[in-house]
Amino acid sequence: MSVVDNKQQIKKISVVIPTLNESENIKEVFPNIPKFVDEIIVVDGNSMDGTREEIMKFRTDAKIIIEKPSGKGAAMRIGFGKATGDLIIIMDADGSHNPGEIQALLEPILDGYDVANGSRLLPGGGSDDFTPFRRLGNKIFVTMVNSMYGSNYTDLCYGYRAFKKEALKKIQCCSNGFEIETEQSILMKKAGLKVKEVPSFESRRKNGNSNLRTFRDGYRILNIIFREYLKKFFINSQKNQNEKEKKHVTNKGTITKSDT
Ligand SMILES: Nc1nc2c(ncn2[C@@H]2O[C@H](COP(=O)(O)OP(=O)(O)OP(=O)(O)O)[C@@H](O)[C@H]2O)c(=O)[nH]1
Ligand SMILES: [Mg+2]
Repeated sequence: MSVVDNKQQIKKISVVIPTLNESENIKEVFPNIPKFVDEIIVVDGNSMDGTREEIMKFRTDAKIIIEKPSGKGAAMRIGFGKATGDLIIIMDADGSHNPGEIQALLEPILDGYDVANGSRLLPGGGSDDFTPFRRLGNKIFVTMVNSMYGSNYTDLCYGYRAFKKEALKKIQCCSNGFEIETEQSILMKKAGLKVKEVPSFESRRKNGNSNLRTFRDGYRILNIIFREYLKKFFINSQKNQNEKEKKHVTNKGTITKSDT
């Protein structure tokens, strides 16, 4: 089965999945990945619980890269670098993301969008993993990003997304941890990519422990929001300065001309 876009071109689909000690959850995810997915790239943080063996039970064709557990963001970047698909999906391995939603995430891209972001906060989406604290944190970060960067996101700290390969090249992220989604969203806006949000339902992780540390990761997210804003501010003031200098030179040029 192959996927075609609105120009009737066949698109190769890759799914990238970071894993860190998720053996109990693999059976919830891998057997349910749709048949039209051509390539599965797993970036495993050297799991010690049999995660890789468990994956092989369900998908012998999965390409597994073993890395140091340097964070989800680092794993994601490695996976994106290895993926050979035209369209690339990123999803978690803990059963939070329903593989049945992959099709809905791909649809906007097949229609011409560059990126589709899953959103828990659109009608039709939701979460049973939102503690009041996480919900509040996400709301604060979304509001900050929207007002500082002029975006219209409803959700930010959520990592179920689909990208055109060329779009990924325009957003060169460097985050290693859970702040990666925030960095992506900001860079997408800065790069002028066409982004569509798609309702998504996030389940609580099926088994095992979270790798998220609320305060550490919240701090890293804030750091990214301000770091990228400062860059934008300096680039804009540099641009203004250059324009002023150009104007000055042009004016001088005109005077010289009329003098001769
Ligand atoms: N390769 C790799 N994968 C990681 C690392 N940290 C987390 N992951 C994976 O990234 C995905 C998201 O991590 P989670 O621990 O579920 O983080 P979360 O979804 O924010 O937290 P919960 O909602 O509590 O599950 C999961 O598939 C993890 O196995 C890492 O250092 N290396
Ligand atoms: Mg999770």
